[in-house]
Amino acid sequence: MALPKFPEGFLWGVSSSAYQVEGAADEDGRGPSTWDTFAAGSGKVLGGDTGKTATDHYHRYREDVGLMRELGVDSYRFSVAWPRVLPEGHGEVNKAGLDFYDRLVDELCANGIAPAVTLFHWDTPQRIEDAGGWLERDTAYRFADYAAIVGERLADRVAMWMPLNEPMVVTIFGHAVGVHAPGLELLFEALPVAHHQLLAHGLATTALRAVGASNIGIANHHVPVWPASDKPGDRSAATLYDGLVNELFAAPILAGRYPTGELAAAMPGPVAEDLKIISTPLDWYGVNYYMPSLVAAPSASSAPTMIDRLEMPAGLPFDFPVVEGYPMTDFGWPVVPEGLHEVLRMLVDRYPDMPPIYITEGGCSYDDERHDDRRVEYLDGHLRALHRAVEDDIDVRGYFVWSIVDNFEWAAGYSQRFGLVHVDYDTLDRTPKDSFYWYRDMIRAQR
Ligand code: GBH
Repeated sequence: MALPKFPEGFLWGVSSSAYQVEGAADEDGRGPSTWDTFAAGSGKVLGGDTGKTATDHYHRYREDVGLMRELGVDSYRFSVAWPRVLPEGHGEVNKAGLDFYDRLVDELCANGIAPAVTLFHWDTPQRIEDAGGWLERDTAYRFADYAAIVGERLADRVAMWMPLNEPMVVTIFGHAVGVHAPGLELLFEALPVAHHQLLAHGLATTALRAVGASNIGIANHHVPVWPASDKPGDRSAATLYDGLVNELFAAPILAGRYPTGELAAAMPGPVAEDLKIISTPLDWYGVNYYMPSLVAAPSASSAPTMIDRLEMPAGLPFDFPVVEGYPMTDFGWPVVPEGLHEVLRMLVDRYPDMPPIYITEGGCSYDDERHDDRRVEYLDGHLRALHRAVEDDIDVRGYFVWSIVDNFEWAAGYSQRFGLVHVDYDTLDRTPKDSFYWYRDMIRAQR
């Protein structure tokens, strides 16, 4: 059955990020990022994979834009690599790096595809990390300077801007539990990383506007949090987790406050003044939705807590039982389309000043090379759930599929494939999957 019609002008897109697709890690003056360091040296990326070559989007971007044109998408969301533009993280601009994004943006515009730019998708310049990284307040100011440099060059052609992608993942995965770069295990001592990213978001938003960029939002990770039972221990663990994933970043940005006094007290610097900068009104708000989380009190057993098949350090105040009763992707993630509706409902109920929403990521990992019916089913189900949100008067304006091509899936290396287009990692050949043609036909039918 064909999908119901979305409102006129609804935006159809695809997403990617620099470290996951570009490759060319040592070319044209790019500086190292924390992900180069982490992938090469931590032993924490499956198969020892790195983003050194990735999908070679840096050289094959014309081919990839050609695929997007065939797909008929309105927009391509990609990220600019901070260390490609500023190899030291600040100071001297690497002209060749900035030129690459200029060419990519031109190529997109020439093909009628609106560029949507993320400025930080987790690839912190290693030099910035060496100086303390996101634990240092100064990083927020460096980031704003970088935002202004990119904005100045591209603002005349970029349709949508996102300073940050999923600051929660950088805070928790990168700095609290250490399964992502830079690999720190600070547990709750990681909270300053949240505040400095939020400040970076606010400062960059202002800096972008100052150089003429407009239509600024964020791509934030949201999760329906389901308590594992009605027991008070499970309920309070779920409330704590919900505060961290769904509110820690949304409340400062959308309502100018930290969700709890305890969290506010854990933050460094002049927090009240910073919150004014952080809550600079946005033009839109981006939601990345993949799945719900079932949350329980920490288990009494000695088995380690696992997330995404990764072992968490001991001492976390919650546990994540498997969500049962739904199909699973090949990553082991439950397929719960209704969760998309649930998360949007939650957000608009909690934040009355919510600007228009875009789904900046949604997608699934399946290993099928060509005939990925399960991805088609995933997308069909999620778009139906999204349409129900539209019918409920939630102001959603677009959907970006994660991802255009298979790519480097962080700690899972190349083992998980999220693409509408298959990548052969030996030859780097691209082959559209059935879901690619399904998405193309769906977009045509919507017009
Ligand atoms: C996105 O992150 C990223 O933006 C993108 O780069 C990535 O390739 C894509 O998704 C696919 O993974 O802590 O309860 O959320 C998604 C964030 C964080 C989702 C870890 C799964 C595990 C369970 N991911 N999360 S929970």
